[in-house]
Amino acid sequence: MKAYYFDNVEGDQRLPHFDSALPPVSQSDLAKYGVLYWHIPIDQDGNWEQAIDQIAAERSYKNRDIINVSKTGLGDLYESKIKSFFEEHMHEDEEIRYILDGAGFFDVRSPQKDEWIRVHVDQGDLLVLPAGIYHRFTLDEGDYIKAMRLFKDEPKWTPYNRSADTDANQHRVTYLQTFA
Ligand code: KMT
Ligand code: NI
Repeated sequence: MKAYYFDNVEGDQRLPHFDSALPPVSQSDLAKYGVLYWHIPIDQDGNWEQAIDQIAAERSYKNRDIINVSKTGLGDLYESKIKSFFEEHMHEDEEIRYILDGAGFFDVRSPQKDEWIRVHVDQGDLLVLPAGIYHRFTLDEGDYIKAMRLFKDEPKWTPYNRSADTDANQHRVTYLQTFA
């Protein structure tokens, strides 16, 4: 995992958009914004599965599935999914992703200054985005990620694209009250 301010330069979303002149973003900065991170290396013995099971039990993540975001994984849906993942949105539940293979970028909005923070994730990274945070996702130049999606009860995948309505959404309001 590597986190840094997005450079806001126009161009290919898959490029790093890193600017060394911007201040660094640490794991504890992310935690202040409600973004949690663990690294659980994928090993041959399957210890990673036990570690995931333990976090899932502690945090009441009862269900999970696996998504392959790539041209072969998404087929006809590829273009539309890539586009919708990168629309700024929020959810009414946590977004929990454990990266099994490949890599990508989650961009999250800082709560106070509303700036994009880019989080690069790859194999073994577990990232939890809190309910109500504005965010988006893109593949990197490797064009492939395989991730386990964990969720509490039934999946609340519904993305609510940012608007005046989402600004007033109770989960958004609670997020800002907790982390801004
Ligand atoms: C999402 O909700 O943005 C995704 O599931 C993206 C793919 S998972 C790395
Ligand atoms: Ni999302």
